[in-house]
Amino acid sequence: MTGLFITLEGPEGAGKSTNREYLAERLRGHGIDVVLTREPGGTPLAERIRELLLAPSDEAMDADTELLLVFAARAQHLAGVIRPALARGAVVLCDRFTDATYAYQGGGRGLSVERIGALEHFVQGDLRPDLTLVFDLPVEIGLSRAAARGRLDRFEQEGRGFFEAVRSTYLDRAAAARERYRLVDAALPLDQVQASLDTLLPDLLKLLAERQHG
Ligand code: T5A
Repeated sequence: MTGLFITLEGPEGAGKSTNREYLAERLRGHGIDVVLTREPGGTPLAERIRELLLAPSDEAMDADTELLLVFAARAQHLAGVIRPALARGAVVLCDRFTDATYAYQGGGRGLSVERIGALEHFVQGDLRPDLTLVFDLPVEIGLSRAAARGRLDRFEQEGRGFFEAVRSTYLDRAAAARERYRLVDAALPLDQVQASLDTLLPDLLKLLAERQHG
């Protein structure tokens, strides 16, 4: 794999999609092949699984069903988009990945780290993101940004305790492996968030050059 795998994580409304576009534009300005994608989703089949996961329904979804659907979509996404892009040397900017599974199905739903870890190993083998940006902000700010968009999806209908657990799982994971994670203060005005992303660019360009030229 000669590319770079960068994931953007954080609770609802943290600015992942907005800043994924911003980072892509900055990297493309340096002539870099950038693939923008998201989870759950990223391929037509995985997007159909996303619809199942996000649509509110009268039938409560069992937490194990949710976990398996997330990893089914991920297997398809890895095979169809992520692995081919990394193999040709692209930078993959992915809006959410397996850290979201630890945060939502682990922290939020209470599934064990062991169970999630077993599926992570089964679906991904050794593949892990090179860098994970965690956009952190107080739960109420994120939910109000998400609510401003209109109808709430199945996850956004959860209560505050669920999102506090999601947030603290992200923070714990970032604190436990500082070499892979960068915390971004997503409560700041957008121009300040993007200025903090600019400071990461030189290291990213260096890492990519090392990958590609040995
Ligand atoms: N899920 C996902 C799991 O449970 N397990 C998994 O393994 C995976 C992969 C996906 C759902 O699936 C769950 C988690 C999620 O609930 P999603 O749509 O991908 O859902 O995720 P959301 O977080 O809901 O996406 P959002 O679009 O709400 O959040 P973003 O992308 O973080 O935020 P963005 O960029 O769209 O911004 C939201 C609004 O805030 C403004 C933007 O302009 C926009 O209006 N904004 C700011 N405003 C002020 N200051 C700033 N700094 C701002 N940054 C952005």
